[in-house]
Amino acid sequence: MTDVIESLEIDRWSGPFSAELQHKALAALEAGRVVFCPRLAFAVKDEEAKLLSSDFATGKAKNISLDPAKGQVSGTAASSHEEHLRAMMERFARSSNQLVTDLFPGYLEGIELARTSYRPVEIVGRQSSPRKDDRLLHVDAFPSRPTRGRRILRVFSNINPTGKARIWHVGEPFEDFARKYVGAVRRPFPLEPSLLAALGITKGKRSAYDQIMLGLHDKGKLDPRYQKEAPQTEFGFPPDTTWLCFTDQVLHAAISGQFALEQTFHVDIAAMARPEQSPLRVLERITGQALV
Ligand SMILES: O=C(O)CCC(=O)C(=O)O
Ligand SMILES: [Fe+2]
Repeated sequence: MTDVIESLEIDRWSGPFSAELQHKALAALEAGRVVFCPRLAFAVKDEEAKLLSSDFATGKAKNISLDPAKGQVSGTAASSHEEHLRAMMERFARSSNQLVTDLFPGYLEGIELARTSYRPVEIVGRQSSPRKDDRLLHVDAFPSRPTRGRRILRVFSNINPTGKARIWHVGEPFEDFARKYVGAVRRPFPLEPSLLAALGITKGKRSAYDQIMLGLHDKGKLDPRYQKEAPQTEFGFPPDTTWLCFTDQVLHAAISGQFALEQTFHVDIAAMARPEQSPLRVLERITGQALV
């Protein structure tokens, strides 16, 4: 089963891309498929090669992140490498931004560049609580960062230097997943969203949509039977390839792999070609309620 993946013959980070290619990419992305670019490599420079070693990855942070607004790198102890790390991550942010802008020109008015991350730790054997364990099938929803319906778009490149693929499982369509758990998700207490925001626990107020997405995220991860029996397809992304998807919609689990770069974007639903495919609109149809 490869219909969860749309392979595209893209081999550079900037356009122009043909209208046909743009259309194919957009339709696949918004339908909840993974857009896979087997010929699009992110080039690591010679002086950055030392960032791709397990020595470098011994810190406790699973991700090193770069906040584009502050230009600040966090999550690494290796300050001697910070300059190269920052250069590599900034270049990945620029490249991803160029790719997304040229591939999806319709998003231009409604897209925002969020965090960049570098993931040097081998996924197998990484310790974390079930809720934070991305080896379990999930859609992205973050407790401290409500999106109020905006989309989470992520671009990944495998930069592993030893030939190792990054293995994912990709699950069922979002709506099938959502229908299984939406009825069981706890609704917030009346003042809960305001209180969490006032205390700085959430960045802005959680909407009913955010509450449901968090609930779906947790219920799916904490249900061993779902993890075992839910339909899923294994896919390996080889080194020197790039892929992107709406991670708030695509059920995904990262099973194994080491050394990847990731760039997050937020996209307004109004900028989508088919907003009715967004998790917000799907959940509103299922519940019969406005959720933002
Ligand atoms: O690191 C990966 O390959 C994917 C992890 C994940 O679940 C995510 O980035 O949303
Ligand atoms: Fe995820």
